[in-house]
Amino acid sequence: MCVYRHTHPHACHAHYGRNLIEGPVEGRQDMAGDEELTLLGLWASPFVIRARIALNLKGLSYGYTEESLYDKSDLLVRSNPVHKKVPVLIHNGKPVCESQNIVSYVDEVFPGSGQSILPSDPYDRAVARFWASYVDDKLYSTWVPVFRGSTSKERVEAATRVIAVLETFEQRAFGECSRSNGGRAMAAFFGGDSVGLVDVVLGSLLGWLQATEAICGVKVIDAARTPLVAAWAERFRAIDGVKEVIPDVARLVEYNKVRRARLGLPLLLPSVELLQ
Ligand SMILES: N[C@@H](CCC(=O)N[C@@H](CS)C(=O)NCC(=O)O)C(=O)O
Repeated sequence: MCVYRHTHPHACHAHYGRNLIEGPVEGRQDMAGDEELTLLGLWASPFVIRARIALNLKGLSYGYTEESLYDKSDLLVRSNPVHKKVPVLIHNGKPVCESQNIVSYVDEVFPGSGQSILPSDPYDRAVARFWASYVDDKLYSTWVPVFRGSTSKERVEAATRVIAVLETFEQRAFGECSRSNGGRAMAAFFGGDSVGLVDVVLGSLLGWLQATEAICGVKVIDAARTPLVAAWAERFRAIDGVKEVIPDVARLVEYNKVRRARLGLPLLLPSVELLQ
């Protein structure tokens, strides 16, 4: 287990507020101050990635401890005794579990730091939370067999279903989120002009969604099928505080191979011909 202090490269002298698109502004805003924040994580986990994106967007510095799924630390097991999963954010000794909960927590506890992630209007918040839940309930769960399917057919079929879920984002989520953000049909992000909850939650899966083609031969983020989602993905990936934590495709593909071997699953080669 490696332990190191993670501070976002700009965190000491910049924050990611309304100037997210123009770039960071000088002058450290209210950061965690005397607050002690430590994240227990795993670099490849989309759930950990979303917690890190939220902390980075809030301009908060935090300690980061890389966990191993095979040798969980006592701290992790004590901090998340129910699920024993990462991420866990430990704030002044108190654990906060579940990634979406962590995103909301840092936004609520550090309102003056960085940018707001959740909308202030209760209805807009409800809409954002609906789509954020949909990411985990529908998109992530549909994608899981791409990672651990035991046949190529299973993987390809899962990837194909993922495209259908992304089409729902294309057709409904952009419209609904932008309606709640003043009705502009083509806001840059689900959160409007700056990123919000749905961007953080969906965006944390981008690395794996992009690795899907190398894993099983199916391109799931495809400008021909979902042009709005594809363009959004490019914009989101480029943001400071995001680009540093979304892993490279090659590294994710390698991680998948190692995990499959550990799970006793066959190493399957990409097989697009199964779709034809
Ligand atoms: N619903 C949880 C999911 C977290 C999760 O599944 N974490 C995985 C890593 S991707 C984990 O820690 N797995 C450990 C295990 O299953 O033993 C969240 O949103 O935080």
